[in-house]
Amino acid sequence: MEKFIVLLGTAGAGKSVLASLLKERIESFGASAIIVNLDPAVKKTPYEPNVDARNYVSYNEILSTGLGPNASLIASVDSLVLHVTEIREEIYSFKADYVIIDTPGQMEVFAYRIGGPMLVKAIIEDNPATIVFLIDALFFEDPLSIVSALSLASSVAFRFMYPQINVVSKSDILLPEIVSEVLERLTEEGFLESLIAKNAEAPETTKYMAQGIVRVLYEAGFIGDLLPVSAYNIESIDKLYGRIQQVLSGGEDYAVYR
Ligand SMILES: Nc1nc2c(ncn2[C@@H]2O[C@H](COP(=O)(O)OP(=O)(O)OP(=O)(O)O)[C@@H](O)[C@H]2O)c(=O)[nH]1
Ligand SMILES: [Mg+2]
Repeated sequence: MEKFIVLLGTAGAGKSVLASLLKERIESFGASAIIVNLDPAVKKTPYEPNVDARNYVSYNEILSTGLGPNASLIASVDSLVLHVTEIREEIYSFKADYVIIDTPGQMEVFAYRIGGPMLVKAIIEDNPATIVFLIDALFFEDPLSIVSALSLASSVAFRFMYPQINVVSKSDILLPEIVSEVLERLTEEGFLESLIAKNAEAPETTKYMAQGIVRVLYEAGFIGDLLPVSAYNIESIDKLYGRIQQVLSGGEDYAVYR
């Protein structure tokens, strides 16, 4: 039975590179994996897709009708839904242990609209699946940006209602003091709220709102130990694979966030 890993995250967060590395590592441990490219607009991927959205819809053709780039991507993903039976058949013909789904960075498609989640869910059906949501290390420049990223991560969770592993991608660009003084302390109750409180520029209402969001996400178990993942640290990819296996082995609590 196929197990699905859906990579989601903002543009440039490192999804495609991670897809490629995850496939390599999964295979090195003796399991089989394929990559599905669900980005109809991508020009070049760092892997050879086994199944490719570009074979089903033409983003350029849709773009040439006069729609803008974002609207064309949305329309392309919506058109993919019409081909879901063929896409599904192609995916399942590989009989792979793992199916890695790489997605476009335009988060609107997956966090706010119905087309993206509808397509992914129609592909996966009742098979075990987890989302890996990539929070770009760039968001760690200040606490309010971390809250923005977590809010986006929670929008994705509302849309999919799958188990979700939130990771910090491109973690090699994090300064060592951010790792020790921020990332590693996020599991402490009240820690992120205390960082927000220290922001001298933000209005009180903004801080109040951000702290409230953090509190709820913390209580819901959504802010766990965010796994740092880097393309330059193979051990971090293996750790992620370990966590994916844990989640997909269908432990007693399927609503895992960390
Ligand atoms: N420093 C660093 N750079 C990375 C890492 N992973 C990816 N990159 C770089 O970040 C850029 C974007 O990587 P992609 O994997 O294409 O990102 P993406 O999320 O697929 O981007 P979109 O498909 O455009 O949404 C590339 O230049 C990568 O080389 C990483 O772990 N660390
Ligand atoms: Mg990509």
